[in-house]
Amino acid sequence: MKLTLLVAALPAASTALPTWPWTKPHSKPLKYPGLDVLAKRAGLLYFGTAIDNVVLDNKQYISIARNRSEFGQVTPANGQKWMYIEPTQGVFNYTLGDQITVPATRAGQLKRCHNFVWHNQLPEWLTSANWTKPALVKVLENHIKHEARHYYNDCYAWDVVNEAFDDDAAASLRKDIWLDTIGAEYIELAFKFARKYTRPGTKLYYNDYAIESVNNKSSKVAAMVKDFKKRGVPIDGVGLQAHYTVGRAPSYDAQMAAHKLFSRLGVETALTELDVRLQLPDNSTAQALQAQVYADSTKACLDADDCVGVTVWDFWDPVSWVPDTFPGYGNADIWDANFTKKPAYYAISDLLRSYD
Ligand code: 9MR
Repeated sequence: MKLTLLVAALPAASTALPTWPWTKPHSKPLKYPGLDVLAKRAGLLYFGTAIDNVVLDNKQYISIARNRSEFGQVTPANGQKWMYIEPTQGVFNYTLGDQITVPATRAGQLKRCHNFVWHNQLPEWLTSANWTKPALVKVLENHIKHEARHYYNDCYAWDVVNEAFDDDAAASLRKDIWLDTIGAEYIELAFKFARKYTRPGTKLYYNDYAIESVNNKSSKVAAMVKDFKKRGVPIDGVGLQAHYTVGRAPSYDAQMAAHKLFSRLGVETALTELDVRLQLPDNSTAQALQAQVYADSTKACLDADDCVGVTVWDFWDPVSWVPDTFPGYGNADIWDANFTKKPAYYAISDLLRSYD
């Protein structure tokens, strides 16, 4: 994949801030280069991680999370979601988001911002009211306006709409407050508002899971992207979340086909939430298979024409979202509970080195 320098794409008015989007190249050769150093050498824009607020007081965790050699990019796992940002209508609270983004900026890490619109983690004032369509459109615009302005200089990319397609066989649009009240138009409205209020050059993404191979859902997403491109609705990227299970993950070839499905429509792709869960208790065989899935997925991003980077959905097993959602599964990340790098870490590292 080729790295395109965003700065060049910015309009003249923005050249006063040449360092945006706040990442800098690694300067000196390191004895033990981390994943981001190796990813950049291999041609990616970044290797990153999600970070959640609940673990910010763990010094060992933070020393890895803020190590720019390992992670050149950070996504707030929760802090920028609607229920935290606008807990009361019209009252905005950026505390949790800032706890993740401000130190990332200081550490020279790129930020993917997550998310403007989702069916989940919405505040009760929003979900419990009976909105008319015009009233809810106003709520949507106002939320995007405030959050986009607050994080104006922060975000390499925004996940503008998250998980709008459902898991039924037809991959219909998900029935939620947005679809029920505004109709399918809410998606393009969100993208238009995002373009209106985010910094020019910010990459606007549609982000979803189970679209990492060519299937009904990814085909629906591709049809939407194609339609948006045709009608001039702003969209720049598709995020393949990549929440995998050992034994059921799409192959390298299947993932390559998914990247291609989107990139041929003129959008970039990224693995935005990569993790690979295991049935517990795990063992070395399962960990070796897990390592292979991490490596295959990273390789597909490296080989795809327009995949810009890989983000793991946290790097430390104890903070993974997996055990709560999939009882009996876990250990999905690349550092174990003792902060020891797992085979998955070394598989990614070795793969990236082989592209140097
Ligand atoms: O990691 C997040 C977890 O802490 C939250 O409890 C959960 C709520 O649904 O959301 C998790 O992050 C999700 C992300 O925002 C969107 N894609 C799926 C992720 C895992 O559920």
